[in-house]
Amino acid sequence: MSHPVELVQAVREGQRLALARLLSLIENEQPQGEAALSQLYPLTGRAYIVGVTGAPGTGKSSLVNEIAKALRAKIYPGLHASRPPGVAIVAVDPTSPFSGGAILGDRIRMRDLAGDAGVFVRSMASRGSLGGLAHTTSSVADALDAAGFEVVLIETVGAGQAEVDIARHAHTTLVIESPGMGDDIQAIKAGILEIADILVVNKADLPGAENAVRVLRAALDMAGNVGGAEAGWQVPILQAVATTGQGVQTVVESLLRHREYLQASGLWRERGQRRVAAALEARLRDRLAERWHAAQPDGRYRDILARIVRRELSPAVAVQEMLEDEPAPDAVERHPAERAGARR
Ligand SMILES: Nc1nc2c(ncn2[C@@H]2O[C@H](COP(=O)(O)OP(=O)(O)OP(=O)(O)O)[C@@H](O)[C@H]2O)c(=O)[nH]1
Ligand SMILES: [Mg+2]
Repeated sequence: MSHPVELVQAVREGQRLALARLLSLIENEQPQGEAALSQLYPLTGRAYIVGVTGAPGTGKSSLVNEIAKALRAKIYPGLHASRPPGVAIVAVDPTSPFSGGAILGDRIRMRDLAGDAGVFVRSMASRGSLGGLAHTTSSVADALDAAGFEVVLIETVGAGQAEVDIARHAHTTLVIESPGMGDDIQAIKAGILEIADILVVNKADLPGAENAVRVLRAALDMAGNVGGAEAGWQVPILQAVATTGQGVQTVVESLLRHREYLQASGLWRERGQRRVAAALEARLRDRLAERWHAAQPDGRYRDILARIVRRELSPAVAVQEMLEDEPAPDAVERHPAERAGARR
């Protein structure tokens, strides 16, 4: 089944094993994976992609499971195993000490979601660069989209900018907080409020939930309700208890309401475009850097880096120097307006 044509066919038919295999190929950046995904690409652009982010241990995985189950029941009531699947979960690097790592997390999920053929779960561990992770995640989402999933939930730990970026590739971004975390307005420092379309204070069974909501509300008001950015959408601040399912219906209703809002306002198209543009840009940048490295004599990069470290060279001048004996990247790297004047 490693031949792209067979793999593509099997994925289109909804075969889970084929899908899992395709996702592994994509994750490992294998050429067969890219070839298969390229063939599947015309089928993408239909799924509702939801980014779910928040600090470690806030209950993202627990809540995502509940959301998936509730969404599934809502959009495909009475779904049979033979019908196309409905909701996919992609968990990026679920390896914090809170969840016990990817394998344990997966096991818990499988037990939890067992018997529901309408929910597909995939964990991705981050090896290598986060930039690389961002674009393999985006390809994994594309594959699930092509395989016919109506909703793709992407869980990332909102610890750094790169993870925030992954969530940003979504139509809707759900930010999860928990009591005690909103108190010190950490969330605002991390810039996480700026990307939230919907805020959820999970673990609302613990003391301090009301206060977290209040702090978040004040922070949003202060920032002029910038979350979700666009006029016409008030970022809701919801409370939930993932362990009992309390409040999950409201979260799901908010998600579906946000999807409707995006579609009615034209933002659906805009965000879809932003997602494609970001993926294209990231890939182009990676390939150009790769090509540059491959063309260099051994040690040149290291030498340049050492000179920068010794402050003999600034990064700006270094890059200029690096691209000088490389006509191809030079032509692409520059702005078109500059290029016209600089053509050799
Ligand atoms: N009391 C309470 N505990 C919860 C709730 N939701 C999740 N938990 C617990 O919080 C812990 C972390 O939950 P996870 O769902 O793994 O959190 P996470 O944000 O996915 O964690 P990472 O992926 O490791 O960042 C687990 O022990 C959960 O059982 C809740 O609503 N209330
Ligand atoms: Mg998790």
